[in-house]
Amino acid sequence: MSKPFPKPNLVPLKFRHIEDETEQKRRVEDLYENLNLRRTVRDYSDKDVPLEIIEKAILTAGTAPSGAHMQPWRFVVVQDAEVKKKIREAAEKEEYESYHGRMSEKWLRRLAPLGTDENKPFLEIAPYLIIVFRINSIEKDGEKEPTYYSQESVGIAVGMLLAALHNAGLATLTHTPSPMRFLQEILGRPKNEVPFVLIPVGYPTEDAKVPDLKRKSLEEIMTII
Ligand code: IYR
Repeated sequence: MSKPFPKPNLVPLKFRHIEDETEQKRRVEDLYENLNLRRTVRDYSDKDVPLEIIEKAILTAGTAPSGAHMQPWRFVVVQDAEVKKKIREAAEKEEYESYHGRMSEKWLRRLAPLGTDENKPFLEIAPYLIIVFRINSIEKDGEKEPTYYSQESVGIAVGMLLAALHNAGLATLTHTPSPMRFLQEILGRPKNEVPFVLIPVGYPTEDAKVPDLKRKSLEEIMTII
Protein backbone atom coordinates (compact mmCIF):
# COMPACT_ATOMS: atom_id res chain seq x y z
CA MET A 1 0.00 0.00 0.00
CA SER A 2 1.30 3.49 -0.80
CA LYS A 3 2.01 5.98 2.00
CA PRO A 4 -0.61 8.72 2.68
CA PHE A 5 0.07 12.05 0.94
CA PRO A 6 1.61 14.75 3.15
CA LYS A 7 -0.74 17.56 4.25
CA PRO A 8 -0.11 21.13 3.07
CA ASN A 9 1.66 23.26 5.69
CA LEU A 10 0.35 26.80 5.24
CA VAL A 11 2.04 29.83 6.86
CA PRO A 12 1.22 33.56 6.64
CA LEU A 13 2.35 35.27 3.40
CA LYS A 14 5.24 37.72 3.73
CA PHE A 15 4.59 40.38 1.10
CA ARG A 16 5.58 43.96 0.43
CA HIS A 17 2.29 45.79 -0.08
CA ILE A 18 2.68 48.88 -2.28
CA GLU A 19 -0.68 50.51 -2.75
CA ASP A 20 0.43 54.02 -3.72
CA GLU A 21 0.06 54.20 -7.52
CA THR A 22 2.78 56.83 -7.95
CA GLU A 23 5.18 54.58 -6.12
CA GLN A 24 4.13 51.56 -8.20
CA LYS A 25 4.67 53.50 -11.43
CA ARG A 26 8.06 54.72 -10.27
CA ARG A 27 9.17 51.21 -9.41
CA VAL A 28 7.97 49.58 -12.61
CA GLU A 29 9.52 52.39 -14.68
CA ASP A 30 12.85 52.14 -12.82
CA LEU A 31 13.10 48.41 -13.39
CA TYR A 32 12.23 48.78 -17.07
CA GLU A 33 14.81 51.56 -17.60
CA ASN A 34 17.41 49.43 -15.86
CA LEU A 35 16.68 46.15 -17.65
CA ASN A 36 16.30 47.87 -21.00
CA LEU A 37 20.04 48.60 -20.72
CA ARG A 38 20.88 44.91 -20.43
CA ARG A 39 22.75 43.68 -23.47
CA THR A 40 24.44 40.45 -24.38
CA VAL A 41 28.12 41.33 -24.06
CA ARG A 42 30.98 39.55 -25.85
CA ASP A 43 33.88 41.89 -24.97
CA TYR A 44 34.99 41.21 -21.38
CA SER A 45 37.70 42.69 -19.18
CA ASP A 46 39.53 40.23 -16.93
CA LYS A 47 38.88 42.50 -13.91
CA ASP A 48 37.96 40.44 -10.87
CA VAL A 49 34.45 40.37 -9.39
CA PRO A 50 33.85 39.53 -5.69
CA LEU A 51 32.51 35.97 -5.41
CA GLU A 52 29.96 37.28 -2.89
CA ILE A 53 28.13 39.12 -5.69
CA ILE A 54 27.93 35.97 -7.80
CA GLU A 55 26.67 34.02 -4.77
CA LYS A 56 23.91 36.54 -4.03
CA ALA A 57 22.82 36.62 -7.68
CA ILE A 58 22.59 32.81 -7.66
CA LEU A 59 20.54 32.91 -4.44
CA THR A 60 18.26 35.38 -6.26
CA ALA A 61 17.91 32.99 -9.22
CA GLY A 62 17.04 30.27 -6.70
CA THR A 63 13.95 32.27 -5.65
CA ALA A 64 12.35 31.44 -9.02
CA PRO A 65 9.09 29.48 -9.04
CA SER A 66 9.50 25.84 -10.08
CA GLY A 67 7.28 22.89 -10.94
CA ALA A 68 6.19 21.17 -7.69
CA HIS A 69 8.83 23.33 -5.98
CA MET A 70 11.52 20.87 -7.04
CA GLN A 71 14.04 23.65 -7.76
CA PRO A 72 15.55 21.65 -10.63
CA TRP A 73 18.71 23.73 -11.07
CA ARG A 74 22.41 23.68 -10.30
CA PHE A 75 24.71 26.62 -10.94
CA VAL A 76 28.35 25.64 -11.43
CA VAL A 77 30.67 28.63 -11.00
CA VAL A 78 34.03 28.30 -12.76
CA GLN A 79 36.88 30.63 -11.86
CA ASP A 80 39.77 28.18 -12.40
CA ALA A 81 41.82 29.18 -15.49
CA GLU A 82 42.60 25.57 -16.46
CA VAL A 83 38.94 24.56 -16.41
CA LYS A 84 37.99 27.68 -18.40
CA LYS A 85 40.62 26.76 -21.00
CA LYS A 86 39.22 23.23 -21.31
CA ILE A 87 35.71 24.62 -21.72
CA ARG A 88 36.86 27.12 -24.37
CA GLU A 89 38.66 24.43 -26.36
CA ALA A 90 35.71 22.05 -26.29
CA ALA A 91 33.18 24.82 -27.06
CA GLU A 92 35.19 26.15 -29.99
CA LYS A 93 35.50 22.65 -31.42
CA GLU A 94 31.72 22.14 -31.35
CA GLU A 95 31.06 25.68 -32.55
CA TYR A 96 33.43 25.21 -35.51
CA GLU A 97 31.31 22.23 -36.61
CA SER A 98 28.13 24.25 -36.10
CA TYR A 99 29.25 27.28 -38.08
CA HIS A 100 30.75 25.10 -40.84
CA GLY A 101 27.90 22.75 -41.64
CA ARG A 102 25.52 22.01 -38.74
CA MET A 103 23.60 25.31 -38.81
CA SER A 104 21.21 25.98 -41.68
CA GLU A 105 21.75 28.84 -44.12
CA LYS A 106 18.64 30.54 -42.69
CA TRP A 107 20.11 30.36 -39.21
CA LEU A 108 23.53 31.66 -40.28
CA ARG A 109 21.80 34.55 -42.09
CA ARG A 110 20.00 35.44 -38.83
CA LEU A 111 23.26 35.38 -36.89
CA ALA A 112 25.28 37.40 -39.43
CA PRO A 113 24.20 40.84 -38.04
CA LEU A 114 25.33 39.73 -34.57
CA GLY A 115 28.86 39.07 -35.82
CA THR A 116 29.24 35.79 -33.94
CA ASP A 117 31.58 32.99 -35.06
CA GLU A 118 33.28 29.92 -33.60
CA ASN A 119 35.90 31.91 -31.69
CA LYS A 120 35.01 32.26 -28.01
CA PRO A 121 37.88 34.12 -26.27
CA PHE A 122 35.45 35.42 -23.62
CA LEU A 123 35.33 31.89 -22.18
CA GLU A 124 38.87 32.44 -20.87
CA ILE A 125 38.80 36.20 -20.26
CA ALA A 126 35.62 36.69 -18.17
CA PRO A 127 36.39 36.20 -14.45
CA TYR A 128 33.54 33.70 -14.03
CA LEU A 129 31.62 31.23 -16.12
CA ILE A 130 28.30 30.15 -14.62
CA ILE A 131 27.08 26.91 -16.14
CA VAL A 132 23.43 26.31 -15.41
CA PHE A 133 22.31 22.68 -15.29
CA ARG A 134 18.73 21.45 -15.45
CA ILE A 135 18.03 18.53 -13.12
CA ASN A 136 15.76 16.28 -15.14
CA SER A 137 15.16 13.58 -12.50
CA ILE A 138 15.89 12.78 -8.86
CA GLU A 139 16.23 9.59 -6.81
CA LYS A 140 13.72 9.20 -4.00
CA ASP A 141 13.46 6.06 -1.83
CA GLY A 142 15.58 4.23 -4.41
CA GLU A 143 13.23 5.20 -7.21
CA LYS A 144 13.74 7.57 -10.08
CA GLU A 145 11.25 10.45 -10.28
CA PRO A 146 11.10 13.11 -12.98
CA THR A 147 11.18 16.81 -12.14
CA TYR A 148 8.18 18.71 -13.51
CA TYR A 149 8.26 21.66 -15.93
CA SER A 150 12.03 21.79 -15.51
CA GLN A 151 12.65 23.63 -18.81
CA GLU A 152 10.25 26.40 -17.82
CA SER A 153 11.53 26.51 -14.22
CA VAL A 154 15.20 26.77 -15.20
CA GLY A 155 14.38 29.31 -17.92
CA ILE A 156 12.71 31.57 -15.36
CA ALA A 157 15.61 31.15 -12.91
CA VAL A 158 18.12 32.10 -15.61
CA GLY A 159 16.10 35.23 -16.42
CA MET A 160 16.24 36.21 -12.77
CA LEU A 161 19.98 35.49 -12.64
CA LEU A 162 20.64 37.72 -15.66
CA ALA A 163 18.55 40.51 -14.10
CA ALA A 164 20.34 40.22 -10.73
CA LEU A 165 23.80 40.30 -12.33
CA HIS A 166 22.87 43.23 -14.57
CA ASN A 167 21.47 45.08 -11.57
CA ALA A 168 24.85 44.58 -9.84
CA GLY A 169 26.61 46.26 -12.79
CA LEU A 170 27.86 43.06 -14.40
CA ALA A 171 27.70 41.98 -18.01
CA THR A 172 26.52 38.54 -19.14
CA LEU A 173 26.24 36.44 -22.26
CA THR A 174 23.77 33.60 -22.71
CA HIS A 175 26.01 31.20 -24.59
CA THR A 176 24.66 27.87 -25.83
CA PRO A 177 27.46 25.90 -27.46
CA SER A 178 25.80 22.97 -29.14
CA PRO A 179 25.87 20.11 -28.29
CA MET A 180 26.64 20.96 -24.64
CA ARG A 181 27.31 17.47 -23.24
CA PHE A 182 31.03 18.23 -22.89
CA LEU A 183 30.17 20.52 -19.95
CA GLN A 184 28.78 17.57 -18.00
CA GLU A 185 32.05 15.71 -18.53
CA ILE A 186 34.50 18.57 -17.88
CA LEU A 187 32.60 19.67 -14.76
CA GLY A 188 31.98 16.13 -13.51
CA ARG A 189 28.23 16.48 -13.14
CA PRO A 190 25.96 13.43 -12.85
CA LYS A 191 23.79 12.22 -15.76
CA ASN A 192 20.56 13.69 -14.35
CA GLU A 193 22.05 17.21 -14.65
CA VAL A 194 21.70 18.43 -18.21
CA PRO A 195 23.59 21.55 -19.34
CA PHE A 196 21.12 24.38 -20.00
CA VAL A 197 23.20 27.50 -20.68
CA LEU A 198 26.73 28.81 -20.13
CA ILE A 199 26.94 32.38 -18.84
CA PRO A 200 30.24 34.31 -18.83
CA VAL A 201 30.06 37.07 -16.19
CA GLY A 202 32.28 40.11 -15.72
CA TYR A 203 32.82 43.74 -16.62
CA PRO A 204 32.65 44.84 -20.24
CA THR A 205 35.84 46.30 -21.72
CA GLU A 206 35.94 50.12 -21.96
CA ASP A 207 35.46 49.90 -25.74
CA ALA A 208 32.94 47.02 -25.78
CA LYS A 209 30.69 47.06 -28.85
CA VAL A 210 27.29 45.43 -29.35
CA PRO A 211 25.11 44.99 -32.44
CA ASP A 212 22.67 47.84 -33.12
CA LEU A 213 19.51 45.90 -32.21
CA LYS A 214 16.01 47.31 -31.75
CA ARG A 215 13.49 45.89 -29.30
CA LYS A 216 9.89 45.26 -30.31
CA SER A 217 7.38 47.93 -29.27
CA LEU A 218 4.62 47.32 -26.73
CA GLU A 219 2.09 47.08 -29.58
CA GLU A 220 4.16 44.33 -31.14
CA ILE A 221 4.48 42.23 -28.00
CA MET A 222 1.22 42.82 -26.13
CA THR A 223 -2.42 42.09 -26.98
CA ILE A 224 -5.23 43.25 -24.71
CA ILE A 225 -8.61 41.60 -24.97
N1 IYR B 1 25.83 28.81 -30.25
C1 IYR B 1 26.46 29.60 -31.28
C2 IYR B 1 25.48 30.14 -32.27
C3 IYR B 1 24.51 31.14 -31.81
C4 IYR B 1 23.17 30.81 -31.84
C5 IYR B 1 22.21 31.73 -31.50
I1 IYR B 1 20.27 31.22 -31.64
C6 IYR B 1 22.60 33.03 -31.09
O1 IYR B 1 21.63 33.95 -30.74
C7 IYR B 1 23.94 33.36 -31.06
C8 IYR B 1 24.88 32.39 -31.42
C9 IYR B 1 27.33 30.72 -30.66
O2 IYR B 1 27.27 30.90 -29.46
O3 IYR B 1 28.07 31.36 -31.37
